[in-house]
Amino acid sequence: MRIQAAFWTLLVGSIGAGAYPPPSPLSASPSPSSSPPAQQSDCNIPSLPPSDPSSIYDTPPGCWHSPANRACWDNGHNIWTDFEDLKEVPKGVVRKYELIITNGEIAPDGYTVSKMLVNGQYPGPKLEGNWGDTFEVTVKNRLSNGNGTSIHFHGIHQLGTNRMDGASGITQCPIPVGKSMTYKWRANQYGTSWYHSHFSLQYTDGVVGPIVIHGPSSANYDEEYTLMLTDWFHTPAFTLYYNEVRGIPPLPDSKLLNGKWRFPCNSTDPRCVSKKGGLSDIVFRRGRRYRLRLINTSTTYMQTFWIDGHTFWVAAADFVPIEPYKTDVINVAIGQRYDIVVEADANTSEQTDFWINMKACLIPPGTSPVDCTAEDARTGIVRYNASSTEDPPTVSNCRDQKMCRDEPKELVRPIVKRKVPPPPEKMLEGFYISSVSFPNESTPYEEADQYRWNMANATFAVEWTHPTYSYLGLEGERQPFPPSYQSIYLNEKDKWVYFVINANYTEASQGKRTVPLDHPIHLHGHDFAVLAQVTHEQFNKATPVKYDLDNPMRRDTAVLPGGGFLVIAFQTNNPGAWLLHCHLAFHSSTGFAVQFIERESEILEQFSGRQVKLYHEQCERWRSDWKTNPAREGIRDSGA
Ligand SMILES: *[C@@H]1O[C@H](CO)[C@@H](O)[C@H](O)[C@H]1NC(C)=O
Ligand SMILES: *[C@@H]1O[C@H](CO)[C@@H](O)[C@H](O)[C@H]1NC(C)=O
Ligand SMILES: *[C@@H]1O[C@H](CO)[C@@H](O)[C@H](O)[C@H]1NC(C)=O
Ligand SMILES: *[C@@H]1O[C@H](CO)[C@@H](O)[C@H](O)[C@H]1NC(C)=O
Ligand SMILES: *[C@@H]1O[C@H](CO)[C@@H](O)[C@H](O)[C@H]1NC(C)=O
Ligand SMILES: *[C@@H]1O[C@H](CO)[C@@H](O)[C@H](O)[C@H]1NC(C)=O
Ligand SMILES: *[C@@H]1O[C@H](CO)[C@@H](O)[C@H](O)[C@H]1NC(C)=O
Ligand SMILES: *[C@@H]1O[C@H](CO)[C@@H](O)[C@H](O)[C@H]1NC(C)=O
Ligand SMILES: [Cu+2]
Repeated sequence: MRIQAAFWTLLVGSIGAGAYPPPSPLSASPSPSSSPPAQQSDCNIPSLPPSDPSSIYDTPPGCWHSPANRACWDNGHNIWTDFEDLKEVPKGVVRKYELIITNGEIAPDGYTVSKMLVNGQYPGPKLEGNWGDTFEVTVKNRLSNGNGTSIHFHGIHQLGTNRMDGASGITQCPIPVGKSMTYKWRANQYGTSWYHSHFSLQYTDGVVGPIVIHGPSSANYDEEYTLMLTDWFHTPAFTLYYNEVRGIPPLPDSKLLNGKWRFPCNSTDPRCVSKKGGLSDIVFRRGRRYRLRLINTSTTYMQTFWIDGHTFWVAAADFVPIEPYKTDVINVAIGQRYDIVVEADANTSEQTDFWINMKACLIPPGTSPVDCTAEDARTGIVRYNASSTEDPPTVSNCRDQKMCRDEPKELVRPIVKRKVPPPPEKMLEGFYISSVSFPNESTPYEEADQYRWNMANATFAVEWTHPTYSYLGLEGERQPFPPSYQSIYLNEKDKWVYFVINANYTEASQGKRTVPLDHPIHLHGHDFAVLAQVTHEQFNKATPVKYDLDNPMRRDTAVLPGGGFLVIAFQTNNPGAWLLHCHLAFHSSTGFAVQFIERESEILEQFSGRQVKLYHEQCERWRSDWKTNPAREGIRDSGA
């Protein structure tokens, strides 16, 4: 077991098995391999019945985190703590990481491709720490292709640290080649996420890695693994971008589970090196419970995930712990995360190896539900026999008919409860998503030879040489934003704001089309509440919508159903410039985004004099490099 886990770590580089304890109050070591804390006090929580890891109990103060008491953390902090209030969050330690971005050739599925790597690997190293810790991540750009870079920590609230959000053209100029930047932020949340480049399409080309922040859990478990699910392209994303622009959405060639798969390539192709491909496997011991941290880092596809012969509890959606619910199959949209707890209780009388399945679903309404016996779904293996190397036999018990949609929001109930006041009759803003002729809508859609996406009134695009902060006056006078910055002002403090995002609307222009595709909508700086998520109807002020206001699903990424609409709400409790965008990478790079300017007067106050200087120096350097960058010419993307 131990040997297997170590082998796995070597092989995959992004997985952790075993409990990761909170630092004991006496331990100064920030090392992720710090030894377990002394279990300080007896916990008076009744022990859980073995069959039900979902029951959690009221936690007395002084209770410590342990496999039987995952709802606890340390003296005074537990799963009921409101982590959106920094004062409530444990103190934590500082954890330092260095991420070096380079070009490189890899063959994770047995097919050699040119990618951009983090510390020479794909996926990049795991950023790991505890709830309340401060992460200090130094990013060095050592790329040889002239690309800038920036790193976004997906789902991290960045309370009071908007400038660490890593959005190129919004909160910073890109990090120029040869330069570095240090991101520093506090983990007020806990759970599972990922970091990725926010410089054009760079994350699709490899610049991603997992983030694991240990904290309480709403379901008990013994050990854990991190599973990164992704689709995978063999052509550089910067090339595929042109297909998207020409109206031919790029489709992935392959997929990876923790950076591995067996792509069936043609051995006469010199790039085909099948022996470098393989399947990721994880080892289960009967009777134990495993927390699997599922992260969907896809570019194009939503993924349906299941494990043959197993059911599981869903314990967190994105960074939000939820009342656990039981299922045997789950859909994970791009950018979403689910923490699930799997009971290792499969019937092993006939087989000891079981397929981990991952099946892409792209969701034009009417697409048939997932076929659970699909051979191409087999992506990895759960083994009860660590020395087995066999492929499992063909069995599948996932519930057929799983539709390719977000998980039903009724099932996703946050532990820290919030009531949302009903939206005012006049919604603050409605967004009408459309695919539009480029360069302008006066060309009829059918006759256009280029297309972009609109989320609000325009196709989103920022200039890397002139980020949002520069317009806000960080480098001189406050200037009005160009229309393509799609800036929406939210100036009132701690107010609930509401947005309707329409996928389907009455076409108003010959150069616009609704395209019935699902879009994973991601907001920076906040978890939003999902008040409505409607699949087959148009939003219409005259028709009442039933809003979910009593502790609705809260998260940072939710699917906008292709033929319908999404109503979201959040509180203006975090001053900053925050993107709202589609996480389908080709959509955001063709303009599917807006930005909120939240409490403008407080944004630049977050900078110290030295930080202003660093921002300015990085921008000056970027501007001067950019003058001679060949990527200036040709078809440009949104930048974010
Ligand atoms: C980034 O690098 C890719 C090649 O990997 C290139 O095609 C693209 O033009 C570069 N973009 C920028 C903005 O430098
Ligand atoms: C593999 O590639 C070769 C050369 O391009 C081609 O002749 C052959 O038909 C291919 N084989 C398969 C199975 O596609
Ligand atoms: C990941 O997200 C993409 C896009 O939403 C989706 O197609 C894919 O099925 C998701 N993967 C999983 C394992 O849910
Ligand atoms: C396990 O599977 C075998 C063979 O299918 C069956 O005979 C047995 O009853 C099963 N055991 C349980 C506990 O379901
Ligand atoms: C485990 O797998 C190994 C290698 O396939 C095999 O020799 C051994 O018998 C298996 N053990 C059990 C208990 O099935
Ligand atoms: C639309 O774009 C075409 C081609 O660039 C240009 O000739 C025309 O003036 C534009 N129309 C408007 C209304 O901007
Ligand atoms: C879109 O246009 C409407 C009407 O001109 C305006 O009220 C709204 O603020 C604009 N939205 C954005 C994001 O620019
Ligand atoms: C959009 O909504 C209308 C009803 O308002 C409906 O007839 C139409 O089928 C919808 N389109 C899509 C693509 O769902
Ligand atoms: Cu999209």
